[in-house]
Amino acid sequence: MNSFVMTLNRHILEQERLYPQATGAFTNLLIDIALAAKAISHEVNKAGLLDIFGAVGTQNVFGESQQKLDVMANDAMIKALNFSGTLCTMASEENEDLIPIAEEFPKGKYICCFDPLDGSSNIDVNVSIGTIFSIFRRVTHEDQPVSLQDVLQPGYSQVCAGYVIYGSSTMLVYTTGAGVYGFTLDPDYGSFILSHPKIKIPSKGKIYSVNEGNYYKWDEGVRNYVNWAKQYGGPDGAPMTGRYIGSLVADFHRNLLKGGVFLYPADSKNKNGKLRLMYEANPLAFIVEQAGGKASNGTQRILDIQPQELHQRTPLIIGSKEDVEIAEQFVQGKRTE
Ligand code: P6P
Repeated sequence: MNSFVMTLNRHILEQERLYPQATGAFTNLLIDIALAAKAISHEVNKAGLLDIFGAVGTQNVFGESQQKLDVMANDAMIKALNFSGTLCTMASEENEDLIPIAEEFPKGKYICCFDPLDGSSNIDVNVSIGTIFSIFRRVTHEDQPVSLQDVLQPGYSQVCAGYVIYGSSTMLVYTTGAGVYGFTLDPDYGSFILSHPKIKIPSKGKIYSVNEGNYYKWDEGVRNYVNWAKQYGGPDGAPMTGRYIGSLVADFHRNLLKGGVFLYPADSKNKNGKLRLMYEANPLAFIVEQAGGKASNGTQRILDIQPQELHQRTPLIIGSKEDVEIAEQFVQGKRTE
């Protein structure tokens, strides 16, 4: 391998040097998350060859049937995070309650909230899916038992957020608050190599991404925005292009690199939207703001929302700053065309 290649491990160590108070615990945590990502990528990429398709006959906290890969990915993340010895607790979209750190492992001051395999219903049709993670520092004293108070922190308290996209290649994208960096997995070496340094999202894009099958369940403001976007929303008043993969990480990643806006609004069926604040909206909002973009629930900055419940949902409008701000004006009724 070229000696000047920047691997994820080297990059994390370099980032650690930027923070004199860094203890290295954080470095170990990120390296172990990357290890879990490699294991998940390995399984996802051979899913078509093994009896790993389909449901396991159980349901997650949302009553959604769990795919075998969901369970595998969840186990991989829990094992890696336990092993890191850096967490005082963890929370998974697949588990109703907080997941205690296994007795045999040391504990630390961090908390990780994760969606182990977002979009997994797409796996059997070979559509890109992803893992999303969000890291906080505990707020209670280490002599105290860990509580929900340590986990239900607003998104602006995150110390790190990232996602892994299992697509034509496996990429890990993360921020610690000093910019957004993308790493592509080199399967020959099993290393994540820096391929997208300092990612910045265009201030305005020409892509809008929303499930228009929900059109007649939306509020009028959302309908007005989508009608406007497909007529005048693009650069120079041209129509925007519609792109919707139905896998949040894939839709978000495309807009992060190319510009545009993703919306999953509230509707008459999902009064608070479908996506989860702690496992999806918060980490992607931290990343998009670090890349110069914006994320809101239509009226409030995602990162300012004070969580009330572990699995609470939120409407989400996320992407290029100008596109999100225009969508907010329509959603708030300040604009109708
Ligand atoms: P719909 C996948 O199930 C997911 O959680 C996200 O990855 C995706 O953006 C969304 O749901 C798609 O939901 O209702 O459009 O199928």
